Amino acid sequence: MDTSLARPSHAAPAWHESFSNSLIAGLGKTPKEIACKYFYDEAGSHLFERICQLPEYYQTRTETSLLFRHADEIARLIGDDVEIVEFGAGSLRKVRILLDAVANIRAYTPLDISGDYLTNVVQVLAANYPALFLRPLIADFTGPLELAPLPGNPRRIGFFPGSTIGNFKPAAAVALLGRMRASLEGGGLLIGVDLAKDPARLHAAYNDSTGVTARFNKNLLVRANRELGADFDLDAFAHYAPYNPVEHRIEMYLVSLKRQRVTLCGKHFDFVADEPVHTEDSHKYTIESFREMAVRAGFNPRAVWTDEERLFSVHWLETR
Ligand code: AVJ
Repeated sequence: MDTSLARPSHAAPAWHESFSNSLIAGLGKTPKEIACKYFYDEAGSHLFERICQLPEYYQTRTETSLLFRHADEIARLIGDDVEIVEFGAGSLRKVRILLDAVANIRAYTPLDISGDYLTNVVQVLAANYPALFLRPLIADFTGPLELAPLPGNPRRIGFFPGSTIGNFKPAAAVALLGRMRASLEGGGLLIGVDLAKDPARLHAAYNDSTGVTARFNKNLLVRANRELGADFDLDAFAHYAPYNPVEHRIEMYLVSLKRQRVTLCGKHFDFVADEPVHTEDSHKYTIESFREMAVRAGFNPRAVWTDEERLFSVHWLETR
């Protein structure tokens, strides 16, 4: 095996906004905020894997079983002789369902923001699929999405599972979908979207009994302490993740439990007691509201699959 194929390269490093700049800007705002893409350093990616296995977090297992159950139909819609581009690839587990079902995959291009994590998971995938052409890219899909064309220009299929689209406010989600559509150049997008449901069920999914989601949230502070020499006191912040039924989203915060001052990169940030730092939104849609959003982004929504309880949905969107 030529392992050089499996070593990720940086895509367009010019757009890369560093954690320190983003954190300093976000903590200077009112209300304070930290961008959710910074959850995913290596430790955060592992914590997210543990979230996916929680009994309360129905998303991953529901989406995986939908992909399995409809793999043949999905493969027919995707066609053969394609490049699969995965946005925010994570553990690379779900794509295996496509790799096993779709004929003649010319290339698999996983994009992920966590370089160390991507390097590790790509090595495992390369060992299991020795004939697959892999071109991993360490990239932030919220930046430019120009991908070098492959020889023979295979049809490009986007894969965006996990309801990551929910992290974006609706207007930003339409803009992101539009940029993905442009980068797919005539192919299609297979996308997973979490559905609105009983708020108690949503609340439980983001407030698990074992506190893994709280650790995932606080990993932002752990990371700032380690990478930027910040002095966040982890016990002086609380994980708070309510469902906002008006905006149809889980809102995640770290709440300062007391009046305190934090220093990072030589700058001071003051917190009053009970002051929130916004760390994530996770929007929930109906099948219809998501399809309308896809239309606004220029897609033609085709097939959609959901489970008996209507917990989660997988959509096939065509670019023409
Ligand atoms: C990876 C963005 C889909 O919003 O459910 C899980 C991240 N945050 N628990 C989600 C997350 C808290 C997750 N996404």
